[in-house]
Amino acid sequence: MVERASEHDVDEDALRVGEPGRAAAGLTGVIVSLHRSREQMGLGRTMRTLPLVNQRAGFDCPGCAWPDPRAADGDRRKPAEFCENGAKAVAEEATTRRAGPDFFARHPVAELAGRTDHWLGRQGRLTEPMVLREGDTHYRPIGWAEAFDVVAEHLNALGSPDEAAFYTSGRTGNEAAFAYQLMVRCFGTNNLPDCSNMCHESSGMALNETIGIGTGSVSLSDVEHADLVLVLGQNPGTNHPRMLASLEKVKDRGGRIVAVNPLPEAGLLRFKNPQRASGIVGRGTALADEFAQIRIGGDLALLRALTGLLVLAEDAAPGTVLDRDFIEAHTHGFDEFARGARHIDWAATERATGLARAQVERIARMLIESERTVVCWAMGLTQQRQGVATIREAVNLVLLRGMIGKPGAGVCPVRGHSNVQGDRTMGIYEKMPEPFLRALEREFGVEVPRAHGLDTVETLHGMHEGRVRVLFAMGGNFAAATPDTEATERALRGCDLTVHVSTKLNRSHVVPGRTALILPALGRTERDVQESGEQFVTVEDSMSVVHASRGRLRPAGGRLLSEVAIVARLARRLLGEDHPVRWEEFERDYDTVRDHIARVVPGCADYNRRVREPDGFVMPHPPRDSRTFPTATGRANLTVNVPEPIEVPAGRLLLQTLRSHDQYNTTVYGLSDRYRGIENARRVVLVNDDDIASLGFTDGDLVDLVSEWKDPRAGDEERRAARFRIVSYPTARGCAAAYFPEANALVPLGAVAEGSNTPVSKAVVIRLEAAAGA
Ligand SMILES: Nc1nc2c(c(=O)[nH]1)N[C@H]1C(S)=C(S)[C@@H](COP(=O)(O)OP(=O)(O)OC[C@H]3O[C@@H](n4cnc5c(=O)[nH]c(N)nc54)[C@H](O)[C@@H]3O)O[C@H]1N2
Ligand SMILES: Nc1nc2c(c(=O)[nH]1)N[C@H]1C(S)=C(S)[C@@H](COP(=O)(O)OP(=O)(O)OC[C@H]3O[C@@H](n4cnc5c(=O)[nH]c(N)nc54)[C@H](O)[C@@H]3O)O[C@H]1N2
Ligand code: SF4
Ligand SMILES: [Mo]
Repeated sequence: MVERASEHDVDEDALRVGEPGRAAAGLTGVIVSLHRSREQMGLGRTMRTLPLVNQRAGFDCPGCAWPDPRAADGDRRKPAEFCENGAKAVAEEATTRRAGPDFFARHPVAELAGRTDHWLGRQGRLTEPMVLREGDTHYRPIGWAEAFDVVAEHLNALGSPDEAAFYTSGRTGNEAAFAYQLMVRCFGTNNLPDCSNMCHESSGMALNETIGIGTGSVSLSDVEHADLVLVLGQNPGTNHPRMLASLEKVKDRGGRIVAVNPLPEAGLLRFKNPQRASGIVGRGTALADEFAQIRIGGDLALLRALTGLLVLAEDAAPGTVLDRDFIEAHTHGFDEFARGARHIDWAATERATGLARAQVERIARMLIESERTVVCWAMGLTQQRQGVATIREAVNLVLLRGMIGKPGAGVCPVRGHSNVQGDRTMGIYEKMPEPFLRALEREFGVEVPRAHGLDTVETLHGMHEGRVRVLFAMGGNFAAATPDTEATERALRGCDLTVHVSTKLNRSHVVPGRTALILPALGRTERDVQESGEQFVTVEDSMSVVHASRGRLRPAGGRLLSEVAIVARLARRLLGEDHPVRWEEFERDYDTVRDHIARVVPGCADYNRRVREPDGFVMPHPPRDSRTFPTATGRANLTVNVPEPIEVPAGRLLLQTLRSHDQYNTTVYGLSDRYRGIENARRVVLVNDDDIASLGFTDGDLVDLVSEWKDPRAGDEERRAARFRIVSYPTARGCAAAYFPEANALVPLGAVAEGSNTPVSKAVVIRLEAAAGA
């Protein structure tokens, strides 16, 4: 299995750059999903597994958080209710490959640390708890009880519970998440950073401030019945592929789509639905009616111009554009908002967006003509310095025309991980509100801390400053997902203990603390049998639908524990057998956990019964359900948001870090990015042809990417990611793109979104330098 030392480098003989795709999915997608599944788990297991994905008797797709069709909306589920990337996510977990004790005996940690993420992920499922003891070269097997002893001893030896941080990634089901946050709070800290901090935190902040609840307001049916859908900063063809089927329905019904993106993503342009003959042999369905190729970070300026144009159009023809009744009855701050909105600085708007005024005016016209508008967005908006302000402005757009709390309209932050929204509902949040904490105390007769905990970025600062000494991670890949890779790896190596509850090997395991543990967990696809019998878990999708997920496959190994069992056993060891919470009951029967959820978590009354309904149930959402807005003003807040230009010095580019078509976050499935026409390479940087020329380079040159950052405290800083191939690509002028996580080394820890503290992964000022020896 030993690969060449240069496995990080682009293999020039293999690198293929073709034309960027003009359509997503189609037959190739079907073939790829079957091929990958067979390769990972063989034909028999593939045929048994895929028909269970997203079916009522099966398991929730471990891919993204896009919802499933519901009977309540008159929709039936098809026999194949998954997409190419869902199939890959399933195959990744259901693989028959194993990374057991013999694997760790063969590979010293120092060697593993030199491997790529792609290589690490291909070694198969983890099967046994492993420990890396201080000073040792290899991970060695350890019993579960002894592993919990190691964790508890370290935690109990800390000067304060706040010296530990408990990370969560959004795969964890609701039962485990609820038990986990309870354990952490009983231990005595609110240090519950999660992947949301790096993902949709800006959405949660902006929505809470403006409409009083941090989640989206639409159902799947709303999206499909909209007459206008805006898709901002999102690449659904790759990251939420079944969203294309919904966008296709919009088009079938005569609706329109506006896509705003620096890249002409194939999935925004055309969809070849593999479930329709026309998608297999025909040309498929054209999607975006208007493609606005925006400059990175220009969305606030665009949205600000659009809200301005709406107000001006209303001034010109009163009573025809804005929803006056809605504004009057339900919003706060209109007069102040409108005063500012009327002034549009077109020169600044064109500079920030790179868009022609005529196109912005065309989009405004489409908004005015629409009776049902849905605004969707993802990381292109949230991972920006002004991400929160940008999303607030998107909310203004929606409020001005009363596009919330009615069918076919609303706000739709498209979530990432399959249960990231559920984990938040269950209390995985460093700043959980007081009523939730009080309810926990009442329910369990315990005391929990009130001081806000650390988010992901603050956890890293804490590690750097020696204030955080233990990292416990429920899933995820903290080392690779966070910014500033080099500094982050130093921070992790400086910890006394790092613990990862994981399904697969990843970078975080090989940049260990002085002592490190890997605790292997059952995945979503696997049968989970406890003392009371077979268990199921519950999850919440991006549209607040909570439902059951039943693993059906034989577990990857006899020694795996479920996440619920891991938490329950650790809690007993950590908090003592006389603790008021009956942890052993949690493990014995997940209904017990759900009974507590029903009494503690708002909107979850009668949880055990309602999650057993065939399609589960929908969480309450006051703006959607009754146009009530639980904000400080008791109304939806129109806000004033002022775009601030991103300073890009001459000769520099604005770099975004994004996902290829063949990865799930830090898990790299393969080296191809089919829709963008790139094969067999990940260390590539996509740059506009004109920029390549003006910077004095040629397509195919080997360069270092150097990130330039002025830290308010530390002064000028530079970060370098070496040896990337320039690929000429039709991105917006002045912009560049490279893949996450290879490019995370360039994202400064200090560059965060105002208000949400989300790393600015989508706007890094870089220069290109010819690579040494190139
Ligand atoms: N197959 C697969 N599915 C996934 C994931 C995965 O890795 N693989 N990850 C999951 C997770 S956790 C998440 S959060 C989601 C992420 O889903 P996305 O947000 O779609 O993911 P990214 O690849 O980060 O793509 C961001 C998009 O925003 C655009 N963009 C970048 N900067 C700007 C900007 O300034 N303005 C605008 N308007 N657009 C911009 C990029 O060109 C790109 O199209 O996907 C989820 N689903
Ligand atoms: N530069 C840059 N950085 C980014 C982003 C970006 O766009 N650009 N995106 C950010 C975003 S949106 C996110 S959400 C984060 C993602 O960050 P994370 O959630 O931390 O990372 P993942 O890669 O999803 O974690 C993958 C690991 O999770 C484990 N795993 C998988 N399934 C399970 C399970 O069922 N149980 C358990 N216990 N473990 C499991 C496996 O061991 C696998 O290796 O990254 C962020 N980082
Ligand atoms: S759209 Fe997302 S949830 Fe649905 S099958 Fe594809 S990856 Fe899975
Ligand atoms: Mo995410």
